[in-house]
Amino acid sequence: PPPVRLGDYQPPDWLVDTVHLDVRLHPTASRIIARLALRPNPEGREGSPIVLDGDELSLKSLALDGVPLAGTAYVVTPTALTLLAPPQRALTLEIETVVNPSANTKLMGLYRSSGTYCTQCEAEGFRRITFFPDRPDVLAVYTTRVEAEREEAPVLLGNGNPVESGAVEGTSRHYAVWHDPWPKPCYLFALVGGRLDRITEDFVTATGKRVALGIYVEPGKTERAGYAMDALKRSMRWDEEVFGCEYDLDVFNIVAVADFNMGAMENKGLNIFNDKYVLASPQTATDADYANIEAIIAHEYFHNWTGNRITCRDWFQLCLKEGLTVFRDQEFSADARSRPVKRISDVRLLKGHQFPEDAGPLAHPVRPDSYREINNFYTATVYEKGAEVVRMLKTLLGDEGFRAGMDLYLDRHDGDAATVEDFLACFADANGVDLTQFALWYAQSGTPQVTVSGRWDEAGRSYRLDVVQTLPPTPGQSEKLPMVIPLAIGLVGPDGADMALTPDDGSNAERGVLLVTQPRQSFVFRDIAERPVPSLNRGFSAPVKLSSDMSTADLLFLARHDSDPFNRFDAAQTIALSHLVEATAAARAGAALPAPDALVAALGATLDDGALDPAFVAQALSIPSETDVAREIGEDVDPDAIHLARTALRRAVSGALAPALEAIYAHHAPSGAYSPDAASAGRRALRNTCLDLLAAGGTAGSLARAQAHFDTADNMTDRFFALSVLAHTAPLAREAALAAFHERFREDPLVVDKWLALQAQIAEPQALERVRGLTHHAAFAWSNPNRVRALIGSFAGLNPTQFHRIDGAGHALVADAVIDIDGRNPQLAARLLAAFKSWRSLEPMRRASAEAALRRVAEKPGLSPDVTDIVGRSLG
Ligand code: B3K
Ligand code: ZN
Repeated sequence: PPPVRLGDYQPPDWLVDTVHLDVRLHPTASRIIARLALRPNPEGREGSPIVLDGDELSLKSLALDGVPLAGTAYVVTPTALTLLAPPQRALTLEIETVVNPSANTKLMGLYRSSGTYCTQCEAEGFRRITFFPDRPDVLAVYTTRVEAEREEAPVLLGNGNPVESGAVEGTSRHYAVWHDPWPKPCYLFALVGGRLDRITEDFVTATGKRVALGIYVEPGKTERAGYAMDALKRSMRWDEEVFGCEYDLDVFNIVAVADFNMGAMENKGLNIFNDKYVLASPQTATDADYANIEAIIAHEYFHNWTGNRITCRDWFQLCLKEGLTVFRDQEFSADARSRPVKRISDVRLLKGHQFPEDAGPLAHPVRPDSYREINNFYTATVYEKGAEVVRMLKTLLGDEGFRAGMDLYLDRHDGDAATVEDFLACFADANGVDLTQFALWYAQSGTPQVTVSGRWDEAGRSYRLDVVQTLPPTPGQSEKLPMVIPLAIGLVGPDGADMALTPDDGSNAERGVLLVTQPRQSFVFRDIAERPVPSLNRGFSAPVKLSSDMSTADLLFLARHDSDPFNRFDAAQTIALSHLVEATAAARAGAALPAPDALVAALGATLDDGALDPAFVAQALSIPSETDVAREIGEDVDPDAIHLARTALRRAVSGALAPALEAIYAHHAPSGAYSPDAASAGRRALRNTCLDLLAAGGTAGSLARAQAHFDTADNMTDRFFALSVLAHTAPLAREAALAAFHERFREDPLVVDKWLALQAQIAEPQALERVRGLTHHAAFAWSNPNRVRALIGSFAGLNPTQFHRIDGAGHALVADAVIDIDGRNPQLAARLLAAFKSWRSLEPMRRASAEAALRRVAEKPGLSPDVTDIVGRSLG
């Protein structure tokens, strides 16, 4: 089929006002009777047929206004049901379909997860339940009756509020009716039926309405749902306080299931979650797991306004809900934890995932203009870069201007299926500004490259910054226009304090933010009596690749003194990265590796600064990943050389800083019971980072410390961190530790996933055989996305030397897995295949092997549209 294009958008010809669903759950033959109240759309084409999407549905009966339709009145194909000449007036269609939830391995539509019936409809899963105009701009009010064997599914849930429930007379079945008063697109539909335990709490909204909150989990797991409940209540309060958004139903339910294609889903009033992002206990979850749970609970909850009350006109507008909602969850976590540390970890994620996407064959705009398979556009670009674009709006307009724009958006578009233009117009209108050029952030793909050089004019007591922006060509976009780049800056004086910024007339700079809008532009500041060090793109105000002519000495100065914590972190990272690029070149040439004196000095200063937040220090001590270095090198990448350079750097840093690292390790020894709060997590992160860096030295003492850390840990964060250190740096202790860990947690799939993922990441040639062996382990299941992502996803995404083995065996393993998985779960297969996104930047041998693997996938007959799309663009 041809791609879907943004420019081809047409309003729907028919609208649906109400949907009544009667769903009779059965393991292999669930029956869905849908009653749709349809009417012609005055904005649609006159006299059009009714075309309803369908996918793998078995149609049992069809009636119009209560009268069965003659076989000549409609046509059914594998993808649609068309009523050829319907009366052009309001009418009711009754459609009866049967589906097999047990055979639904795609995990889209109605399926079963460990026996629980659940649904996933975004993006186009509702058409796998009944025939329907499956597009986000058809909004209807839903009433759902769910019926099942009481024994099999004592819990029956739907969207909205509960209306009634009871026994089905004379049978072993029961039912529940749910009604959702808020019109919604069908992708937000959900139902659940199963044997589940729950925890409940009440939440009273800002205007005093009581909401019954419920979290449903597999029997026996309620104790692990408490943190998610706490995060939910905090999210609800925060959204009232920060965005004025109040919850709008009597109940809010979350259900955790074990088989899920992504993180979670924001179905109206009935969020369904991957249980990985709900279940947590000190013994089974790490600090990072707790932080993820908090963020994803918040994210899905925040969709209630940004996504549900205001939805998307079409799937091209996906960033309208996702980018905005990621921005909102990032802000929530920043308020709940440390703002600078949250910003640092968000930017690391952006650079680690989105920058490579934007630099490779899968690059696409935040708002794509065409797609073949929409599920392939739930990407780091739409989500993470989409959030950066919203953040830039806030930087440009200021806190109040941003809030005014948001208020207008929430007010003006409540109940709408909106577009990016609608969104931007609210900010433009509320602030009296023109955002035409800014809108290019949604349309142009690729990461802008910004080059800055600074010059202090001693005689004129002024400082001048010359800024050049370029945007590299990306697939389908060879010519680019200049972007609006809000570059937050400071000029740091010799005493380490920020100097007052007095922009010269004509310099486009306000509140410390340079407004870069031209290909080249200069900014001049007056009354600069001493030579400053410029601190550029503070807080990572713009998602750009910045390069400057700054000396190592200046970077060291910033690493010690910058008042902007992000740039303090970033200065040391820049030093580390340039060292690693140089060392990688040396390693490839077989030359001696350079000494990392500057980095050791920067990290040493950070360690010595007792005033810093431990969580920040932990981030600042982290050595850029191998993927970071590969991205920085950009072409002709040799992962083995990078690994060698990075391992040597870690050893050198370890040796040089051992006393300080040991002292901090000892200082942060745990006291008291485990608590997942941010401050405690920060101390653990710092202590564990010290443990890891010390172990990188490879001394007997440092490995014994790691072993003791593992043996005495009383929580998963410490236990798993020590296990990782042992697995990566202590081959002799590795197997016993892995075995002990597995023995202890063998009944706990989410913990076993950590064990799988860790083994997949070991940077040794045996990793491949180990991964292959683990696919036959009793704990592994190809049908469960969490297992597959843990083992195969970690191998492809987090083990660059072994995935990119020069003999091609790593590429082949992932390609084989993709081909195999595609037959069951195309979304999962496509996601895995996207691990090849940077293949063109590899050195020629590995590039040839990656290309061969991709071609082998491409030539496989019967590929899904999902994999066909990814492989086509990857090779394109
Ligand atoms: N909106 C869902 C993602 C759906 C993915 C469909 N392939 C979760 C989220 O972003 O909140
Ligand atoms: Zn989302």
